[in-house]
Amino acid sequence: MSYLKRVRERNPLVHNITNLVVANFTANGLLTLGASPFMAYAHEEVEDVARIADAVMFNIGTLDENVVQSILLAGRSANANGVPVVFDPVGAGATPYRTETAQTVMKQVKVDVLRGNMAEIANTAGERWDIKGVDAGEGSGDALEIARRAALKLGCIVAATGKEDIVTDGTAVALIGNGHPLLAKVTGAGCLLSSVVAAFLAVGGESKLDAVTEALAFYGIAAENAFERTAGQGPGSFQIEFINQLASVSPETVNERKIVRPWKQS
Ligand code: ATP
Ligand code: TZP
Ligand code: MG
Ligand code: MG
Repeated sequence: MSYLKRVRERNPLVHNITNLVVANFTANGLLTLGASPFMAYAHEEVEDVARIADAVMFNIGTLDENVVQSILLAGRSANANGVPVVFDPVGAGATPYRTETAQTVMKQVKVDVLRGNMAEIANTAGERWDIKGVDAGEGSGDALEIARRAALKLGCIVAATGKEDIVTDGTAVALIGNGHPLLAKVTGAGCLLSSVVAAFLAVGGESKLDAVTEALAFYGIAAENAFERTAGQGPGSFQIEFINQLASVSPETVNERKIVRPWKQS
């Protein structure tokens, strides 16, 4: 079964409480993918929006107390109504406020998927990993073990992204090799990915782990195609073509080109 095909058939409504930097890029990426983005923050309506959504995505990139309260209200409503939740703890570890907020969200909301760079995942789980603002720094630990421990401790699927992505529920692990380094030169590439993961979770299916793995492979393949078609033109052209590719990469292409390794404990 292709989760991508289902997304395009069902056009899921994705409620995003995201940051000021990436809202437009996120909305365009979800639209071209075939989902229906909805950005809504007001305390007066977030519970209603989360209830009618097919999935929600929370992101603390430009957090303040209003945003935090919006996330907690929407999160409780999503949980009460069986709506899947993705959380992107942008910058966790960069300041105590971000780290504490990420940990509060994880305590008060039942999160299905925690998606971030390795530093954000580690710091949300109470471990150390260098972070430079919102970008992952050089960490020295065992990324795979930290991701697995985080999933077990926080009780969710962890998607820790970077050169190679790690998706784990603490027991099963998939490593995804698709992608392109230019994604790191597009602000919001990680944030949009979290919303794309939400769209893949929104369409149901047998396995959330498979849905997340397919979302990451699809996203990486779109980036590979975008680079091929704009080679030599730079990150600006890459960014535009990447949005085009979210509309045109097919389920068949994902099947043929995905680089997914299941990891087994030796
Ligand atoms: P950061 O702020 O550290 O850039 P992020 O939240 O933007 O983190 P990334 O980890 O950059 O998120 O992941 C976004 C996408 O970019 C993922 O699909 C990931 O696989 C891809 N990606 C990031 N770095 C590389 C790389 N060096 N090579 C290939 N793909 C990459
Ligand atoms: N500052 C606060 S949020 C943000 C910046 C630059 C965007 C981060 O986007 P991403 O997807 O994590 O690279
Ligand atoms: Mg980034
Ligand atoms: Mg990020």
